[in-house]
Amino acid sequence: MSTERTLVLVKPDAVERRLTGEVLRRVEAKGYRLVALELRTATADLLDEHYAEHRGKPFFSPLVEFMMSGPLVAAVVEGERVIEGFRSLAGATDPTVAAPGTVRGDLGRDWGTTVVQNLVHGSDSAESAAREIGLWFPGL
Ligand code: RTP
Ligand code: MG
Repeated sequence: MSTERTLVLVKPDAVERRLTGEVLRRVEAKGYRLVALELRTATADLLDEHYAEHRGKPFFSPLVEFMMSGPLVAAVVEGERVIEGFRSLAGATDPTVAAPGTVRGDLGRDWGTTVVQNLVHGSDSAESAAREIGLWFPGL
């Protein structure tokens, strides 16, 4: 058994496009379990920590602005190998090349914006998941 938890964000573009239910449906249909779920508008401080690995990159400021542009849905999702599994459900970062069948491949669009708007976030490792869950859901 390797039951894990991961942080999933349904980003503001997905909430705006009314795709929250579609994303969560795919998560649940895969057999994963929701452990925490909240609609909220992120602060710059939280996003600065969340995206610390991208500080200094050209897309960092537009990324934080985009993530603050409207409400998002933050969730903790649990299941066997869910960290890798959700990344697989999400698809490649760039929606244009993300495989059909994935969230980004089926539903993501290239809007020609500086920052890639790609509907969802999922933690990329056990270390990232622990760090991000602690940031978004302290005390969980
Ligand atoms: P995420 O962290 O959101 O799950 O996505 P990811 O691992 O697939 O992508 P990552 O490299 O961690 O980048 C974080 C987010 O920044 C935006 N981005 N824009 N304009 C660009 O070149 C660019 N690169 C990344 C995307 O929203 C990406 O998900
Ligand atoms: Mg990432």
